[in-house]
Amino acid sequence: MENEVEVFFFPTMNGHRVTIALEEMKLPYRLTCVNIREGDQFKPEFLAISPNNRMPAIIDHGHPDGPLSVFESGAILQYLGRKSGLFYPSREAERTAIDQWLVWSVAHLGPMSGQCGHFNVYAPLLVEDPAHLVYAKKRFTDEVNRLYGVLERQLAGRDYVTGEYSIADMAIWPWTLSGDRLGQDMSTFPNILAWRERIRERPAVQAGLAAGKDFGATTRSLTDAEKLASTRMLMGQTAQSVEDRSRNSVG
Ligand SMILES: N[C@@H](CCC(=O)N[C@@H](CS)C(=O)NCC(=O)O)C(=O)O
Repeated sequence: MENEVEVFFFPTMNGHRVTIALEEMKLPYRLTCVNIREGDQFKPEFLAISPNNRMPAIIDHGHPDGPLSVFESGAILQYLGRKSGLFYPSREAERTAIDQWLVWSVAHLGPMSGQCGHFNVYAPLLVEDPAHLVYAKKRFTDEVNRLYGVLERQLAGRDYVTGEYSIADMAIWPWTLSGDRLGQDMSTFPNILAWRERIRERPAVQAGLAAGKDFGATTRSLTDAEKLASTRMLMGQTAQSVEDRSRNSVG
């Protein structure tokens, strides 16, 4: 359909923010796989819409002025909220409250959880001496713990992060699913647990979470050596390596 939102997608927490929002807003969309395990994020046609070589990104083929692209999940959620008029009220006080928690999630919760996962899950595969990781593991595990404490306090007496369910909840929620894996004792965060379940029960959230779940299938069938090479490719990026990969993926 020519008025669809095309989502450049791989099934990750940041990707699910967008599919959940699209499902909640009932906007027509289609997924285009960006297999970040196989280097699709370096292709020139993807960099043209997402210069930071990260997914998710979208092209709204239904925009009245012609196709419009957006990268960064937070900017995408704001755009979809404005487009649909849903979950992102236009009253200044409400919108500002949502914006600050949205930015909190993209500036703190997502990146710190990502670093926590990096040092606990991936770095041990890549460094010769795991003893070098002790400080980094503690630093980011503690920081995720602090952030969960912030969210826990915010949810006291509220069903959703800013009162009504909004794009802020959609941005934060996927990242809280990995709490246990990131070394957090989730029983110490009862407000987060109750909120997490409240949101998980929403059919649109379940549909958003199921979107594109087969995209990782080719990666799951890689050998251990191939998986390690893919992890090295993901974790060892520099300006030059991105440039080289982009050039090599042409044609
Ligand atoms: N701040 C970005 C983060 C996006 C991001 O980190 N995406 C990851 C997957 S979750 C990615 O595309 N990684 C590809 C790579 O590292 O090359 C957002 O919120 O959209």
